[in-house]
Amino acid sequence: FKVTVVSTSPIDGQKPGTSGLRKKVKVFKQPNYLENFVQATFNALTPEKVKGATLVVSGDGRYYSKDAVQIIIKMAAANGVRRVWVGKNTLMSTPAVSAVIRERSGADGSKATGAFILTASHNPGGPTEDFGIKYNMENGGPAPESITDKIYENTKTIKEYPIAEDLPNVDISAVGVTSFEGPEGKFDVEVFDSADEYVKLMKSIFDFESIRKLLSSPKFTFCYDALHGVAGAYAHRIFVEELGAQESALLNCVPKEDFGGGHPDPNLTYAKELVARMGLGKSDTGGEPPEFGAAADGDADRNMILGKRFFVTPSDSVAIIAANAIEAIPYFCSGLKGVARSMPTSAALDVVAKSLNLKFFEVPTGWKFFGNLMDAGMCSVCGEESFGTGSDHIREKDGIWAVLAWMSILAHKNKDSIDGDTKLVTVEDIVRQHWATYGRHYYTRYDYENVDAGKAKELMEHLVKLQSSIPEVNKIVKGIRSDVANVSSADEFEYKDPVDGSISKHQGIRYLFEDGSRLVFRLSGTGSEGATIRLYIEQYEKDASKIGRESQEALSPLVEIALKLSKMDEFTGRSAPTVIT
Ligand code: VG1
Ligand code: CO
Repeated sequence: FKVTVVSTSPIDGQKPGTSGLRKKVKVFKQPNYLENFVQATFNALTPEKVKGATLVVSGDGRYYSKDAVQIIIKMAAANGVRRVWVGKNTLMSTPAVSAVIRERSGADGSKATGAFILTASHNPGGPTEDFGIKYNMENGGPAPESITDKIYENTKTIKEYPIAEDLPNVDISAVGVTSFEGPEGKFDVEVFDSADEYVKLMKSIFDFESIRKLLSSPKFTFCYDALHGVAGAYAHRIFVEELGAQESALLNCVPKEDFGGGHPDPNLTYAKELVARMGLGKSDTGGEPPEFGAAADGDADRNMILGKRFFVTPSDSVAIIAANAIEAIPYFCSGLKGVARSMPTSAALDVVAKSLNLKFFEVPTGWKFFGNLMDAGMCSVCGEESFGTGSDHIREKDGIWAVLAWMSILAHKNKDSIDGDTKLVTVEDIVRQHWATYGRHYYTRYDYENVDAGKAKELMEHLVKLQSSIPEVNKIVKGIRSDVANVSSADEFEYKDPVDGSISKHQGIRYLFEDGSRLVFRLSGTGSEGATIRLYIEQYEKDASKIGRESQEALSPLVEIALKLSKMDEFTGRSAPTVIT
């Protein structure tokens, strides 16, 4: 192939957000839009790192992925990349990409040094919906801010990019290697099935035999909803073939370019079918719900954990996994190096860390902040309130891992009861037992999606301004309700990475109450249009007689305060959030 240099000019708005660049497909389809971003990334990595490299390019299979893969292959070839590894039909979950970077060796011993992940995660897909791209580094984790900042700077000055225009499109539906000869030598594209790599890794972490035993028990029933995302490409292999689950346990496990028209976000609002099956929806499907249910998002890094008629908050989920990991999961049998959560995630994990005497870290929102801690051997298990849970087996959150972690805990707790006549220890039992031991963190998140960006900014500015006088804040708070604790402090969260010393400012507005309650306000960094305001509300209850309340009811005083303090209705014109989780 030949290399052509195409001249281009900067395009506005290519700043990577919490997890890469996400825009409507029609934006990505503009001339040079994808090309500029890809070249800005290559330039940020520097030519020395790019030349001769092995790159992974794949994603959740959403609409436009097939076109994007071919464009990136041609640009990689022209930039002197030696090899590109592509998942069959462009499919590779975000955790699988991370695993492939860390674990896979090519036939000649080559190792990948990074990846373009093509996903907009939990955002809908299709011609009128979202596409996205992000770069992951050699450790398998998302590029740190130092790199994403450089990428953005490069998008503002880009003038040209090289591309191998005459390189034929590679057939990505068939496994195999295609070799080309370019001006700088050989260039290979290898199409493979990443499920092999991923299954191998999962088997090295969990005791599949004990999970298999759990799944074979008539007492234990299970349902998994991939919401037509890429998790479906792994679910059959793992749950049915390896662990012996029934085919009928899998819902929406055929990956689709438009996720079947749905919103591939595993929460109580969007995972409707699963929610109904688990006996949690308004429309009862009839019949006895399964004992355990789970769902994934588009790129399979998120998870929702459900019991029969029971919802496990993601903040509780990571705390429960941490509390049980050493006993229930072979990978952790020699102990946990530490645990971490993102700032808006509830403090349930903090209580476990304290009681088990574990190192603990609170980082800004987004998985990229956990990577340094893990690389430095300071953190084994971490999680976010946004249905993200994972460990240092890779450098992304991992939806299927979380399901296997819960299955391991269930298998462990039911070791003796699975064959006998004793009752199954259920998901709900495990959570209630956890609350009884550690106390309960009532938690909810209100999302106001696609509000006017200017108004959202004003709301945030209003909240920051209020923080300058705590007595004034307390006057307002007490004027709204007298039955809540005093606000003890208020600030904008700032993080200093304990490993590299880098500082991230303005990571969310916090109001902290004397009784440990918290209100947090953030603007989302993953939307593709307008602004999304996230409001996180949390209250800790140690009193065992008060841990069984309905969470919206328990939190209603704090909700009222949050909405009035922020003047939510006034700024957004919304009387209710789009999504409550
Ligand atoms: C959201 C979540 C955050 C998560 C991020 C990426 O970000 O709040 O916790 O890490 O999505 O998840 P934001 O900026 O919109 O609040 V995913 O599944 O998109 O990779
Ligand atoms: Co995701």
